[in-house]
Amino acid sequence: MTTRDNSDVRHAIIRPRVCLVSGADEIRFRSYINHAIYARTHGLDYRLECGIDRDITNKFFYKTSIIRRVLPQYEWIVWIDDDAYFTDFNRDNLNRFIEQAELDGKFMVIANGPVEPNGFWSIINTGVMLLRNDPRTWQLLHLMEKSDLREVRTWWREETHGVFTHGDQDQMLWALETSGLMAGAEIVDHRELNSRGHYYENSPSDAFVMHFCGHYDKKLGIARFAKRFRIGQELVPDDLLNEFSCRVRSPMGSAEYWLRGRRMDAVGHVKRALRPLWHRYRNWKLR
Ligand SMILES: [Mn+2]
Repeated sequence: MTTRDNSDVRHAIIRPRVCLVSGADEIRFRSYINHAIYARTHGLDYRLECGIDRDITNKFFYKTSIIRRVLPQYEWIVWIDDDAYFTDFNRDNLNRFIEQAELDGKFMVIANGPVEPNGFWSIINTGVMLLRNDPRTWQLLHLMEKSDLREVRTWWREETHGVFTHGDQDQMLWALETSGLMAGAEIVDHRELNSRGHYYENSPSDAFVMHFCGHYDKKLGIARFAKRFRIGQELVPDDLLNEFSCRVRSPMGSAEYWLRGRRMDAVGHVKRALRPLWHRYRNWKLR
């Protein structure tokens, strides 16, 4: 069931208590069309925020800076990365998770990081998460910000915690696990909140959100996913694009698609070969 029919009315009368939020230090993709349409069909507010701020030392912290700025204005926010797209517009998962979390007294909902084609996995993935305007969320943000990535790296055990990503995700897991806050977090199946391309088999509705993490050329990855399921590059069904008066569509033409494909074959090969060296260097640097 969608709330498509009365969303305009609800916008006019009361400010939604939940806001879907995305952003970074640049606008890379047209995911904002996808996010805005999902929000408008499910009674959520939507904000695309510019994350620049003082003292940001790591690109992952544009996210926490945006969360800090937007969270006070709502009861809940749903963070979604700019490289994550809704693929099933009929699922009302965000409202459903919030309702359940309120019944259970939880302050956050996040998905597990499923096994990637390269074998990487993680207990949580911070690409999509529901955060309540609750003292526990502020405590979590505070712990993450004052944590030292080296200390987190020392604490980290790959066999129990999965891949170390050198960013907010590691700091968040560390903060949740070492503070007792994990008891207030609900970890849901990736298919219900934040999934990956190889878990889609027959249709875009095989999972709720497709997260293009780990793609060498994300724009190409998005265009390939669109082509695979015969939908536009916004990954939004045509009837919804029409309904929301979206005129600019599928910006990547066939020439660019082909060129990016060639480049990916060439560079991807070299990059795959060099990756183990790069990881060793980064770990060495952090010691
Ligand atoms: Mn991402």
